[in-house]
Amino acid sequence: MSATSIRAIRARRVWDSRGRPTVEAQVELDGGAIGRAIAPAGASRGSREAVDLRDGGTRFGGYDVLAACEFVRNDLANALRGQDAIDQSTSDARIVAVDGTPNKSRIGGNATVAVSMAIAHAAAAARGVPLWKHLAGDHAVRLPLPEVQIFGGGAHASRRVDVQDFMVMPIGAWTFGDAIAIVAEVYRAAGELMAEAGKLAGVADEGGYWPMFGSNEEALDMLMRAIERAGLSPGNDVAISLDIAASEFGRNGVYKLALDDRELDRDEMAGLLTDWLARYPIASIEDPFAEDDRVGWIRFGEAHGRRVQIIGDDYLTTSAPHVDRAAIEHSCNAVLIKPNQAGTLTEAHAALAAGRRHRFGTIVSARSGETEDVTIAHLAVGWDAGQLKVGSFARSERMAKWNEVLRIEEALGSSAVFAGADALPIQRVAKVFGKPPTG
Ligand code: 2PG
Ligand code: MG
Repeated sequence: MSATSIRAIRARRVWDSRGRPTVEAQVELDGGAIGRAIAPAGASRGSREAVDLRDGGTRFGGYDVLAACEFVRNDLANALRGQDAIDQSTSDARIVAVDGTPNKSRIGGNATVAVSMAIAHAAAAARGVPLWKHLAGDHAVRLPLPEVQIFGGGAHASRRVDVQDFMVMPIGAWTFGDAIAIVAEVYRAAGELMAEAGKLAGVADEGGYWPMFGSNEEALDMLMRAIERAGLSPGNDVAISLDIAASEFGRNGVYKLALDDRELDRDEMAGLLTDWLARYPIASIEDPFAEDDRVGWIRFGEAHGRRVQIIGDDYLTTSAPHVDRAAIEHSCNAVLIKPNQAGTLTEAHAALAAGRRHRFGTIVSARSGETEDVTIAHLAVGWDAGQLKVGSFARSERMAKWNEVLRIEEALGSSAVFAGADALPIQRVAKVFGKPPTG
């Protein structure tokens, strides 16, 4: 028994940004410290990621989480009582053992990730340090390069356009605060342009403008105009980043672009993306091929892996073995880190560490269903991920994360280091686009 031993674990049903139930875990330590965390929820999910336990039936469309909450109160609380919260990996190993399945399907990834994150919060509280500092230990940290959605799409916008996220990365910024200010100007300019074009129709699930476009490319053109309207130089101050989320519309090497009314084979899909890479200052592209299209991934990685960040999300599902395989096959050069895809912080960190070993870009990411929980802001800094993806620049479940990083930046004061464009696993963005970054 010590002050950092787990005394009790509570669970409560709370509600996420889509108005759906989700699990909040509360971990209480013998010394009185308390940690709390809420599970997020994805809409476009990889088939190999940890699955949330949902009650099914008719209540709340089947999304209720009462069973997952019971697993937290009973099975997880019993297994973790007396465990030292400072020792995250042993706690997480117990969580994994209690579930006993490869994808957390017995007690639910929503139960496991909420408890795992709440343990970290409780440990940090007991030590009297912020979570990022608790996670960093003696290691140096950097503030992450933000990757911010301007237009939503795909599964987050009723498939109004095929591509899921049209994002910007403020590569010319020198501090995190500047980076966020740049994004604010681009987001505002995009809203003005949408209004002028009579296309302003609210926002999608992550706060990006609803994509009232006639083609996927029209969204790219609008993004370019928004960057320019904000007085910034595309490719120098601000680069474009796309999450194609191709598993949503691709199967067996065939890609059905509903909006463009085209069916593409994997070579034609590669041709389309290669054309976009040539015509737009795209520094990062996520899930360009479906999770089942290994051939498409490898060919694309070999062709473009030196000049653009290629992120595996559904393809890697925050799994260290998958990251190792991707490094060998040269399919990706970056890994998205979503704690709830893995199910525990220890497993998510292992995927990040694998990425770092292979000199991959590492991007801590939110899900499309989020809450006020800001754990990922602390993970991005404390684990020195270099990049953070949170969704757009509207709605407080998104802004809470950006604002939390601003607080961390302020706390770091003169020792704050901004990862900036160096976080990208490509030589230098300046080389890619011709001119050096301004700033
Ligand atoms: C993604 C995420 C966030 P979801 O695909 O990267 O944009 O979406 O949480 O729905 O999987
Ligand atoms: Mg994705």
